[in-house]
Amino acid sequence: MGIKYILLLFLLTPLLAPLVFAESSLHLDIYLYINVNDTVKLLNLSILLGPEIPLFYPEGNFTFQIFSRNNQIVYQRNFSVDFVILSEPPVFTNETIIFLSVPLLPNMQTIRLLKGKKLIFEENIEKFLCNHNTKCENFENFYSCPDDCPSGSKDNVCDALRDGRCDPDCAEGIDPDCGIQNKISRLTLIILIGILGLLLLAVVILILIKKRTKAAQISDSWIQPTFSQPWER
Ligand SMILES: [Ca+2]
Ligand SMILES: [Ca+2]
Repeated sequence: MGIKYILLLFLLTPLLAPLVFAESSLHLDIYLYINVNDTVKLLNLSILLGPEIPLFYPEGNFTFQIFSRNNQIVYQRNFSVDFVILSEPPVFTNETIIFLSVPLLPNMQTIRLLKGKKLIFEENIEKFLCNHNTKCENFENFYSCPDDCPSGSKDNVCDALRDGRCDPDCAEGIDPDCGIQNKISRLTLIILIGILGLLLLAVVILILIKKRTKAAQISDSWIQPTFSQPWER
């Protein structure tokens, strides 16, 4: 799977989730940067609406695990990692991005990545998903942390709820509240254009009236002068 495809998923999934999934289940998306020297970084983590996204990675020597709070494995997946861009000719690289999508399970706490039997990455994800400090931050969003990221928050997730708040993360036409706002703003624009049009018309009429008045005055000044005839002197 190419890095471009992974990045496209990264960008589009949070925006399109309300369109694609009608059911209310949640899943966890994880993006890991992996270097050939076994350096691993957590790029993104997000709980989103809908079932997990099925992805095909062939079986291999990497193992991804999720542990619960009581240190039990609640999810495990083996896969291979290719440090190569599938172009013509193929380009070998030192790094890649892995996308994993798993069903949301209760008590998920720690993710681990093993290469063979060697643990190369471990992170407690609970603190990233919700730290209950009233700030919407890190990887928190409406689905993982509604207390810190209430509906309509700028959290890279379009919740599309009809709640009177236009979600800034929604594409046009997805959040019904944004639709209402758009209609209001369009109506305001039409009214403004109408007022401007009337003002312009008033200015034109005033100019025409002034011109006519001036013309009439000039015409009068040509008619009024009288000249005495020679026999009247
Ligand atoms: Ca927070
Ligand atoms: Ca949002």
